[in-house]
Amino acid sequence: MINESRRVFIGFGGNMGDVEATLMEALFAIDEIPQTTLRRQSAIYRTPAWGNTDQADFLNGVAELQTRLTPNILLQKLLEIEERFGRIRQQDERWQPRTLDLDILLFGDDVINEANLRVPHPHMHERAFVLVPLAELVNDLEIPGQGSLKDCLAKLDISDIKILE
Ligand code: A4P
Ligand code: MG
Repeated sequence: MINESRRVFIGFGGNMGDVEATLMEALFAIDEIPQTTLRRQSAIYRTPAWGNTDQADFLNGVAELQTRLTPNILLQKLLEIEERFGRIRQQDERWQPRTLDLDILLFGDDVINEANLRVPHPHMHERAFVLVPLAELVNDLEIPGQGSLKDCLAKLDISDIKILE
């Protein structure tokens, strides 16, 4: 059986090494994933670290994909790309500096609550570094469980999310 094609949004970012080059190469790699096409990408933004704030600024953006893969297979492919670009995970620490982080933000209208995959991404609605680039790609959309993108964005301070010149 052939799966139907789904619209997916990926958040990408990093704050170690030559981040801009890494992000560009990662987008090429995403476009090479089988049964998956990179449709559009936002500008890249410089953003202060969220969560663990005692680290370098991030560069962040959002990409729109079309895929026939299942959410779990797509996640696997994204984790492989993170690894290829030198992401080293520490077992016990969250929100550490990283060369590349790829998160599935939205997978069509799906709501997924599995141990290794939660969609919509559980923090996306409260992160200006996700919603500002996402709003560049879509006029508005519903974030399942959180309301409209526009309403979520209106609650956030976006003053320190700066487009990269
Ligand atoms: N996982 C579950 N749901 C998802 C999903 N929707 N997309 C699982 C991708 N992965 C998902 O991720 C741990 C596991 O999450 C994965 O193996 C996957 O099975 P990780 O990337 O190793 O852990 P992490 O990223 O350190 O933790 P966490 O909680 O996922 O952090 P986030 O949400 O990725 O946030 N500040 C700025 N300005 N810009 C950033 O990009 N990023 C983070 C990390 C924190 N602060 C930031 C930024
Ligand atoms: Mg992550």
